[in-house]
Amino acid sequence: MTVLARFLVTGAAGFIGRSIVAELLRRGETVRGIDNFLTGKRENLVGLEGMEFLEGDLTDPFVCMRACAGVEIAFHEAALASVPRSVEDPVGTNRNCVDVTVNLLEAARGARVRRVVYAGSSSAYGDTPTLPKHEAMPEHPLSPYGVAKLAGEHYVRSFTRVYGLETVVLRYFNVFGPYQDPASYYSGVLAVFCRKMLAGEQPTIFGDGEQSRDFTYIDNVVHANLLAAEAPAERVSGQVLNTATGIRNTLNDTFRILRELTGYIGDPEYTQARAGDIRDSQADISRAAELMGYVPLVDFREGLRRTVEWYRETEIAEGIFKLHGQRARRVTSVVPALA
Ligand code: UD2
Repeated sequence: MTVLARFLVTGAAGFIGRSIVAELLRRGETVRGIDNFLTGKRENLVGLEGMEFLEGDLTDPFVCMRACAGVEIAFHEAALASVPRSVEDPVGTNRNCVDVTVNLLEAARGARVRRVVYAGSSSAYGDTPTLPKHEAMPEHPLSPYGVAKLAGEHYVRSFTRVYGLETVVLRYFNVFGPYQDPASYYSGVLAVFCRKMLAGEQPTIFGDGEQSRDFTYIDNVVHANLLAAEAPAERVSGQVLNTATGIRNTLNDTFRILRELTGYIGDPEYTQARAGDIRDSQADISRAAELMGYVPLVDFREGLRRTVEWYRETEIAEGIFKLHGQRARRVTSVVPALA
């Protein structure tokens, strides 16, 4: 007998998607995941065998329909992340962030999915100088990636207002933790720094290192997603909620903490700032606290400690760390359609 999945997670082979799936399975839920392996990794699915997994590309509306069939709640994590990648390839970013979101929403509507929780990004705020960033502030995205993630938000909220689909937008602030790919130029800075510093390689800081981020450990993001799925519609549906810690750290300070944790000796190399980069980012998390009782579970230092330990152990255990690197170089955009 086939058990219908109650939950759908898009981008299930990505760092955030696989972490949400793992928690759902731990809670005994039925889960379907989908990924096209454009940036997701097969090895990230290890341990998620209890999930029904579909390999497919959400740019195809039929794939979206297949993914949504019978689902009650969808977590839409699939995207082509990275500010510099979007600066190089705005069309690809648009296709894999905006087109897939519209397709997924339309399929969710058709399949009578009750709620969609959308992975938004702090890049929507852009270079507005005000700190902390509050959801009531006008957005001012700078990079094509920020524009694409914000466009997705607007579509999501439109589907609530026009079609009555329950939706929640979680605006993630610089998420980090185990399973984040450390091997690509487009990887999040903390994954890159952990990998390099544990290997004794010199990390590079783009700019003067005084840029700051509200680095958010993955467990907090998983927690926020489950709250967003469970909270009453009258409190959260149609809302945008920052998902962060509310505290920011500069890259220079972060490097110093990582030096202690990894045992790396030496200084970073400083080079030119990246185009499309934002200077400072810090969230006001009071709205998520008020509407769904969100409080961060793991602070920055503890998150960094756990992350460094994970990369250290993963490197030792069966060379998975190395495998990540090999896979990253073999990324392909040719995705087989679903049978
Ligand atoms: C943006 C979003 C974040 C998420 C992410 C997805 C903001 C504030 N944040 O992250 O929420 O959506 O995009 O990709 O818009 N850097 C170095 N050396 C390196 C790598 C990066 O110095 O080897 C710098 C980089 O120039 C930037 C900072 O580290 O100033 C953070 O970069 P990132 O790529 O980790 O994340 P960011 O802030 O673009």
